[in-house]
Amino acid sequence: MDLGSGLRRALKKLTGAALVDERTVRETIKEIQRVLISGDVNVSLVSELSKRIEKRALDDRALKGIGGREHVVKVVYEELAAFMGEKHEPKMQKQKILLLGLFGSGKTTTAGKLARMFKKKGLSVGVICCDTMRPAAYEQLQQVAERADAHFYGKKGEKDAAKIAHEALAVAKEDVLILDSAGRSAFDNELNDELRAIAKVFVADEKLLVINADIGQVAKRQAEEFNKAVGLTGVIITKMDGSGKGGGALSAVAASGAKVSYIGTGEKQDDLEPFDAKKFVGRLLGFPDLESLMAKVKEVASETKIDEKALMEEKFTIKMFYDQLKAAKKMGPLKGVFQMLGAPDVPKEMVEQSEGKLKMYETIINSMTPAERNDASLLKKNHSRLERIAKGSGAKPEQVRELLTNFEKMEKMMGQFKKNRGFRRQMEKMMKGGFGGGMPGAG
Ligand SMILES: Nc1nc2c(ncn2[C@@H]2O[C@H](COP(=O)(O)OP(=O)(O)OP(=O)(O)O)[C@@H](O)[C@H]2O)c(=O)[nH]1
Ligand SMILES: [Mg+2]
Repeated sequence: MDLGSGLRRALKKLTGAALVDERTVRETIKEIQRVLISGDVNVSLVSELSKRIEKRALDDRALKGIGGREHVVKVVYEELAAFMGEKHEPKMQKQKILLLGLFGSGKTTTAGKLARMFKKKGLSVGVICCDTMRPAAYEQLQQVAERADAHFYGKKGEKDAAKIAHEALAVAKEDVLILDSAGRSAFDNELNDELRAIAKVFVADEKLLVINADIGQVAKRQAEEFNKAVGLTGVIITKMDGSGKGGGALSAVAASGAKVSYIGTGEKQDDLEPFDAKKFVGRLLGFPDLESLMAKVKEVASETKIDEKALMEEKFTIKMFYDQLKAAKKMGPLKGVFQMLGAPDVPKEMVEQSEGKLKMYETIINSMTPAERNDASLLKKNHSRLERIAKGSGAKPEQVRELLTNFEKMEKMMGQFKKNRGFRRQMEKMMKGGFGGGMPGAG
C-alpha cells in the first residue's frame, strides 16, 4: 500500500464517520500512524506528529462547533505538510550548483533534469563532470547534457576532481553551472576529502545532496553526514515515483534540519519538481490544495445527511428507503446514528448492504411504476406485480421480496421515529454538530 492510498483511507475514517468525536479522531490518528510507519517513517517522529495532531484536533471548541469535521481534516493536512517539509522556490538566476550523493542515487540524471529546468527558463547552462570514479561517467553526463541542450565540461582521464572543477570554472560562461560529483557505496573519508576539495574550488551557491527515496529514514543520517562535510543547502529525493518510502525519506530530511529542495518523479528530464510540502500532501490525499479538500469534506458531509424533510413526511416510500440506504452506505454504520437518537437499531443486514446488493435494489426499484415507488402497499401480497418487477429487473422474486421485507422493517422504524417528540430537535443538533453545518433546511 502506498502512502497516498493509505492516507486517503485514514482520512476516510473522518469524512465517512457519522459523527466526528474524540474516538473518531483517535482512530484516524492510529490509522495514520500505521500508514506512516509502514512507509518507513521513524517511529518517534510518528509519535510526535500524532501528539501534535491530537492536541490540535481535539481542541474542544473547534471540534464541537459547526464544522468539527473540517477542523480535524484541516489539522491533519497542515500537520502532515509541516511534517514533510517546506516549500522550495528555485531562484532563476546565475548560480553554481554542486550535486553530491552515494552511488546510484540519481546525481547524473538529476544534473540533466536541473539543466533542462533552467534552460526552459531561458538561462544558459553548463554541466561539469567531476565524477572520476564511475566508468564512462564522462560519456554519460555528456549525453545527458546534449539532451538538455547544456554545455558540457570535463576532462577525460583526469583523476583530480577539484582540478577539473577549477579548469571548467576558468572557461565557463554559462549562467548556471551544475557539477556532477562521484558517489561511493557509503560515506567515507575519501569521499569527505574529495567533496571538501571540490567545494573549496567551486564555491557553490547550492550544495544539494541527492538521495534515493528508497533509503527511507536512513536519509536523516545521510543528510547529517554530507552536511557536516560540505554544508548542504538542500536535498533532492529521487525515485519518488517507485518507492513506498518517500514519506520516510521526506520526514527524515525535515527532521535532520535540512531542506528538501526537489523531488525526482521519473527517469525523464522533465520528471523533477521543486518540492512543496503542502502541494505534495494535498496530492497524496487526492486534492490539489486545502480549499478543494475542504470543499470535498463539505460535499461528502452534505451528501451523507439524512433527508430530514423526507423523514418527517407522512408516508415512507420505497424511493426514500433507497435514498436512505445509499446515505447509510456513505456514512458508514448508520446504527450509531439511530442509537444516538434514542431509536431502535436498524437491522444490521440493512446497514451492511454490499455495493452489489444496492445496485440490484436500484435495478428492482427502477422496474417499479412511479405509483408503486410512492405507495408500497400496492405491492403487498400482490403476486403479479412482484413477478412483473422481477422479470423486468432480471432479479429473482425472492430478491424483490427481500427488498420489500427490508423496506417494511425500515418503515416500521420510521413510524416509531416520528412518534419520538425529541427527534426533530436531536436531529437538528446532530446535523449541525456532526456534519459540519452544510445542511440546508435544518433550521
Ligand atoms: N524512476 C526513477 N528513476 C530515476 C530517478 N532518478 C534517477 N533514476 C534512475 O536511477 C539510476 C541511477 O541514476 P544516476 O543518475 O546514474 O545515479 P548517480 O547518482 O549518478 O549514480 P553514480 O554516478 O553511479 O554514483 C538510473 O537508472 C536513473 O534512470 C527518478 O526520479 N525516478
Ligand atoms: Mg553519476
